[in-house]
Amino acid sequence: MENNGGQPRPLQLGAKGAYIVRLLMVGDSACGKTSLVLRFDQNVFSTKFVTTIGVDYRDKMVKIEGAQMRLQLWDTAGQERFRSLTSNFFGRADGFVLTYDISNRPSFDHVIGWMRDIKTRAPPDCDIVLCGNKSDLDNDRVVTYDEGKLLADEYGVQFFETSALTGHNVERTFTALATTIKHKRIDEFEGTPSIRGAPSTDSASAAGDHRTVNLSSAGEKREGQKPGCC
Ligand SMILES: Nc1nc2c(ncn2[C@@H]2O[C@H](COP(=O)(O)OP(=O)(O)O)[C@@H](O)[C@H]2O)c(=O)[nH]1
Ligand SMILES: [Mg+2]
Repeated sequence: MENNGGQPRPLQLGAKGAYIVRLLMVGDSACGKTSLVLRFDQNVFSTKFVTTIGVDYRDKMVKIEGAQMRLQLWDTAGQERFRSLTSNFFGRADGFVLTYDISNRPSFDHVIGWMRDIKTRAPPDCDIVLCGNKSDLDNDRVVTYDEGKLLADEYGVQFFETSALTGHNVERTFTALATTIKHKRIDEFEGTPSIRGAPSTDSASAAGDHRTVNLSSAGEKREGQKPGCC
C-alpha cells in the first residue's frame, strides 16, 4: 500500500526546523469542518456558515513529543457539496480529518465515498482520522459512537467524537493525527524512540498564517516535493 517500495516518505523539514505537515479537512458540507479548524486554530466558535472562494488555508505550529511541526490546515470552501475537489487537493496530503455529523445520517453514509476518494487520489502513506462532529447535539444524535468506532476500525484509522461548539476532543483529534504522522514519517527515519499510544497535547499557540487560495493552483504551491504518488 505504501509508496517508495512499501516505505513511507520522510516529512519535509521546512524553515525554522519545523516539519511541514499538510492536513486536509474532508467530509460532507455542513458537518463542521470549518468550525473544527477555527476551534483548533483560534479556539473560537461561530454559528455562521462561512463560505469563501477556493481553499481556506491556515498554519498552526504544534510541538509533538519534542518535534516542531507546522500543520498546514487545508479546508474546502464549499466544493465538497459538488464532490469537485481536484486531485491537486488530495495529491500531496500527509493527513486527513474525515468528518461527519453525528446528527446527520447521510453524512456518515458518505464516509465510505470519502474514504474511497482518499484511497484512490491521496498518497498511500497519508494518515486519516475519522471525526464524528457535533457530539454536543446528543438529543439529535442518529449515529451512535459504536457505529463510528466500528467503521474507523474497519479502515484501521483513529476515531474521535468531537464538538467544535464546546471544543470537546478537537485538539486531541488534530494532535492524534499529527502524532501518528510523526511516528511514521519522522521517528522511523531518525531512529528516535517514540511513545506510541496516547497523543501528546502540548501543542503550541497558533502561528497565525491564514489565507485563501484558488483550488486549481493549490497543488502547485509546494516546492521540493514529488507530485502526488497515488
Ligand atoms: N451544535 C454544533 N454545531 C456545529 C458544530 N460544528 C459546526 N456546527 C454548525 O454547523 C454548521 C456548519 O458548520 P461548518 O463549519 O460551516 O461546516 P462545513 O461545511 O463542514 O465547513 C454551522 O452552522 C456551524 O455553526 C458542533 O460541533 N456543534
Ligand atoms: Mg466549510
